[in-house]
Amino acid sequence: MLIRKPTDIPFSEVTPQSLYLRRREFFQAAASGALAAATVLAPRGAGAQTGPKLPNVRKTPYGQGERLNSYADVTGYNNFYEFGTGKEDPAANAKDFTGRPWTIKVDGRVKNAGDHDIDSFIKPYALEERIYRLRCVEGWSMVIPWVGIPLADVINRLEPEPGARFVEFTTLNDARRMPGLNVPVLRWPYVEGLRMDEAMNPLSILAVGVYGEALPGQNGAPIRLVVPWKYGFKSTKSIVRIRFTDSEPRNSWQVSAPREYGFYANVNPEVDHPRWSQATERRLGEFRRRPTEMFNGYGDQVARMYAGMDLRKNF
Ligand SMILES: Nc1nc2c(c(=O)[nH]1)N[C@H]1C(S)=C(S)[C@@H](COP(=O)(O)O)O[C@H]1N2
Ligand SMILES: [Mo]
Repeated sequence: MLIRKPTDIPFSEVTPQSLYLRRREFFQAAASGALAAATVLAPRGAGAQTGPKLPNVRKTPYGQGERLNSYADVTGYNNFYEFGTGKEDPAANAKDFTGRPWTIKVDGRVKNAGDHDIDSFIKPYALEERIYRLRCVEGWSMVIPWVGIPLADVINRLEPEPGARFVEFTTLNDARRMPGLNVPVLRWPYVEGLRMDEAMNPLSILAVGVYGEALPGQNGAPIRLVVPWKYGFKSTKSIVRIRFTDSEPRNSWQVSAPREYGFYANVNPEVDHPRWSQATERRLGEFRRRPTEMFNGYGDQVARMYAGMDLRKNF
């Protein structure tokens, strides 16, 4: 049973189990000659896509040429504590989760406050594919083809008031649909936030799909944040509320373990987590660890937002 102090649980359980299984499968397949090396990152078959394709998704240059993680990895190895703390819990426990009907509450310092139905909320925007790296604070990473809309376009349309300096995102808090909410690993609901300039950065998106299909529950159906230069935990899933505020939001991970998780959470190989190094990462499907890049490799597009800030203090 998981009745431990919240701070004992977070991210100490980087389960080597599925990596081990993956490796064993690989050697078995390699031994039988069934597997070409080039297919390792994108094994097909089990866990292949089945859902309908999202229509009219525009390709973009973001991440072109990167080697994608497989659909099975992206939808089978997840962090979504509302559905359990194990990496395979979200896929199992979100199997019947649907993102319709769904209402997003917009409030705080914003002109177009109110309750927005998900379909009318996303209707004004063209869907784009963005291939982004995701670096989890636990030390693993993936390359994921998201389908989404620029967060800046959404914010412009909502028309924040001049006093809005931050945006806060809140996840659904419904224990009947999310069994993990019965376990006090975090103070629910899950909350994350961005400074306004971070939210307006062209890299920030609200994703509604992955691999060309609507998001499955385990990836944050029907709509989730994706902020690729920050650790994965900033990317709030299954959003029901967007709040504009003049003060820094109290994000769940910082509330749970303030010494370990701050507000900014920028990927930074030079600032270690108090319990482990952040210098390297393991890309799912690879065996050797690779060096972690500053801002997850997106420095050209984001570093200037942090000019003059001490990133050791603002971790
Ligand atoms: N509501 C909610 N959002 C969440 C999480 C969570 O537990 N609950 N986990 C975060 C973490 S730690 C990571 S690494 C990413 C994982 O996203 P993915 O499963 O779609 O790859 O989701 C983030 N968003
Ligand atoms: Mo994470």
